[in-house]
Amino acid sequence: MERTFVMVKPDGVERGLVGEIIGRIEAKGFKLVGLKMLKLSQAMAERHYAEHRGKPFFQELVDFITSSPVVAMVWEGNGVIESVRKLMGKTNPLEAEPGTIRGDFGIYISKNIIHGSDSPESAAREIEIFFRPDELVEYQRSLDKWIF
Ligand code: 3AN
Repeated sequence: MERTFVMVKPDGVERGLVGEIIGRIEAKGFKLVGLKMLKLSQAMAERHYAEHRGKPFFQELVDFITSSPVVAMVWEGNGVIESVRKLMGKTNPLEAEPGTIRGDFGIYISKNIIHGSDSPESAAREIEIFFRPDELVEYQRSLDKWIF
């Protein structure tokens, strides 16, 4: 079953949007299989954002993501990667549609509340940075017959 890595960033945590974000992904029907709160180390942040190393906003991004705790999650379900990207909205919250998380709650591109993997390869890479295999839970939900 497809999995994706989702992170509520420090702005989302401090603004009290964790419940709202989890609620939206839960209500859509996806299954939460991993969850933790942590403060990222510099090394973890640089590893997570490796693809942006060298870009002008890289240092700002690393400073921001390590500034306060994040909530890291793994969500499971058919099509979860693309669907969570749609729920998040565009990277720049000013361009994100109303009804999306960034469209409803954000203004500034560097403080855009949530991260979600953009491909199966990134999902696998990011899940490995944040979770040990034994921290991901396998369980059955009786409600899945109404969702899938
Ligand atoms: P997304 O988070 O939508 O996948 P990415 O992976 O392109 O977007 O960018 C990762 C993060 O880097 C964004 N969430 C945003 O915080 C930051 N970022 C991306 N582009 C810019 C930019 N042009 N200026 C400032 N920050 C940026």
